[in-house]
Amino acid sequence: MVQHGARDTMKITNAYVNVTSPGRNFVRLKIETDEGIYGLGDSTLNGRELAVASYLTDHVIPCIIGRDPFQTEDIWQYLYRGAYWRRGPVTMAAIGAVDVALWDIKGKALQTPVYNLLGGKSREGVLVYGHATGKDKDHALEDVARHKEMGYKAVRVQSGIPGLEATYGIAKGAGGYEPAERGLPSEYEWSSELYLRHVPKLFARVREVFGDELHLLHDCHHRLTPIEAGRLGKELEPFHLFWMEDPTPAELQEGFRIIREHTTTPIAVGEVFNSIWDGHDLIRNQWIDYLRMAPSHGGGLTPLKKAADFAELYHVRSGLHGATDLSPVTMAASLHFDTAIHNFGIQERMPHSAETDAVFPHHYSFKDGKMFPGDEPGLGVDLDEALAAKYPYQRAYLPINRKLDGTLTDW
Ligand code: KDG
Ligand code: MG
Repeated sequence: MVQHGARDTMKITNAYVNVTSPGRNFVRLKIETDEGIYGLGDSTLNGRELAVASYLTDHVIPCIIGRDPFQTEDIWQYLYRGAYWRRGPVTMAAIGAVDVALWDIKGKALQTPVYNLLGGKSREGVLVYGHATGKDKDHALEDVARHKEMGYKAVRVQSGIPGLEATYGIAKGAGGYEPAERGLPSEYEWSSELYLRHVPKLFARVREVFGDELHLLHDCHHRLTPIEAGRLGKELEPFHLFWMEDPTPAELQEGFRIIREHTTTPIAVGEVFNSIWDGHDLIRNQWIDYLRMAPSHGGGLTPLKKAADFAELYHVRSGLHGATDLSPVTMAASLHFDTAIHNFGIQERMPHSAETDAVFPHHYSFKDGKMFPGDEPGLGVDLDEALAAKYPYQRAYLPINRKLDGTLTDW
C-alpha cells in the first residue's frame, strides 16, 4: 500500500452519480481513485434531485478527474470560486457531495475515521433528538412515550392543530412522516392563529405528563412572522424548550432581532442554509443558539468546520439537520463532524426505512439516546449498487402550504 505521509500523489480517475429511490429519492456521488479507494458523497436536494445530478455529471465531474483527492481545500475553492456563480442550493449540494467523498477517501487512505481528521473525538456518542408526532395532542403524547421507551433523551414534538385538516410534519399512519411525497406537490392548509393557540397547550401537557428531565424541541417550519414567533417563544418559556426551530424565514436575518428581544426560548435555524453567509448576521449578533446546516446542503465538511468555528466565537452550537432526505452518507458525515467539533449541541435523527438502510450499509449506530459514527476508516458507509439499481428515481416533492385565504405561506 502507498504510504500517505511522504506519499505519492493519488489521482481521481472516475466519478459518477447514482439516483436511487428506496422509499424516497437520494442522489449519491461516487469518486474513484487510481489506488482503488473510493469515496461517497450525498447531494440529495429534496424535490430537485435531478438538477443536482446534472450539475455534477455535466459540469463538476469533468473538472475533478486527474486531481489529487487529498486536496480537499483547494478542490472546494476551485469548485466554489471557479464556478463564478457562487452559492445556491443546487451548486452547494453538488460541491458538498464532492467534498464529503474526498474526506471519505482521505480517511480510507490514512486508515482512520473521518472524525480524526476533523480534530479527533471531543465526545463519545452524540446526543440525538427523535420526532414525536400525532394527529392530536393525545396521539403526540403517546409518541413521546414511545420515544422515551426507545431511549431518547430529547424529543421534537409536533401535533395536528385543531381546526386544520392536515399539517406538514405529522405522520399520516403508524411510524414517522416522510417530508417528500411521490407525484406532484400535495397541499396543506395553515393558520398561524390556530397554531399559536394550540402549541403552548401541547407543551404544557407534555411537561405535565413527562416532567422536567426530557429535552423538548419544536419546529415552526418558517411559518411565523418575527413578532408571532416572539409571542410563541415567550409563551413556551415555562416549558423550557431545548429549542424553537425555524420560527420565521431567515432571508431577513435582522427579523430575528425581534424574536430575541421578546423571548429567552433558544432558537435553531439553518436547515435550508447553503453557506455561512446565510447565517452570518444571525451568528455575529447572537440572535440564534443553534446552527442546523448539514454537510450535504452546506457545501461539505470543509466549509461546515469553518462555520462551526466561527459560530463557536458567538456561543452558537451545532444542531445538524438529519431528516430522511439526508441520506445515510450525510448521517455518517454529520456524526463524524458532531463527534469532533467542540461546540456540538445536538443532532437530529429521523431513522431511514429498512429499504434505505439496506441500500446504504453503514457502521453508525444508536443507543440510549445517542448515536455513534463507528470507527471504520473514512465515513463507514457504503452503497449496494445492485440493490440501488432496483429502485429507480420517482418524481416526488415537498408539499405546498396555503393559508386559509389561499395565499402561500413562506413554507
Ligand atoms: O427537505 C426538507 C425536510 O428535511 C424538512 O422539512 C424537515 O424541517 C425538517 C426537519 O427539521 O427535519
Ligand atoms: Mg426543520
